Amino acid sequence: MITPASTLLTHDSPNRALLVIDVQNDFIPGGALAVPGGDEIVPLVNQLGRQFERVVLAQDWHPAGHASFASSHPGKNPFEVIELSYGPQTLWPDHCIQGSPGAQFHPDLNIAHAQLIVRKGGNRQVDSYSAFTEADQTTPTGLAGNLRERGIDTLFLCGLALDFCVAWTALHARREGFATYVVLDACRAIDTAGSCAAAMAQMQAAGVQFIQARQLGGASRGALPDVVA
Ligand code: VGL
Ligand code: ZN
Repeated sequence: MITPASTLLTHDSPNRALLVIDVQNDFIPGGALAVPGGDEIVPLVNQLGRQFERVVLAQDWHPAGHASFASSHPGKNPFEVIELSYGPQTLWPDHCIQGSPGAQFHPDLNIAHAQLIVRKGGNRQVDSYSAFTEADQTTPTGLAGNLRERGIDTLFLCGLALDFCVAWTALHARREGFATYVVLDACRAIDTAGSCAAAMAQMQAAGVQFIQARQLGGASRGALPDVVA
């Protein structure tokens, strides 16, 4: 459901956090797994960062030879879907290899006050679109515990890609009991084989709310200097 524009979500509060998903060089045009328009969201993501005291960054962080890479499966090509032990897996170009330039955050991402970086996809055999739980649907990253210990029950998501890592993080956030908003204009999608429409439908069915950045009215960190170049 699209939350009406009249429903301004006013100020940040201690029970709210912003989750910034995978704003990394490999997902930016020119990167190994470029998301169309991925670079366009960076200024808006930075603005959202200034509106939240509590911010978590997710970082896709794969070892070489990862099971989600087409190159790990002889004869397979990127964007084909294969069956792995935990279910269907879309195959990708090699991307976000631990320590590589492509795995670094976009150089213009500027949210220095983020408290936590969640690295995911580090298990060579199991992918993890979600910042909460790996694709085996059981192995946790520890993010839910971190948020709960801090008294956070409401999440605002932005980043890349809307139809994969943002969507899976939002679905698992709902499963973990968090109120979950996706800030649509601060996301971009890959959109392979109808993935965007499918992800939107799944999120909607799970009770994820869709908003635009302007609906987040108050800027609690407004006193901070605006450091956008
Ligand atoms: C992502 C595909 C593979 C994402 C990560 O960040 O959405 N997509 N790995
Ligand atoms: Zn990945």
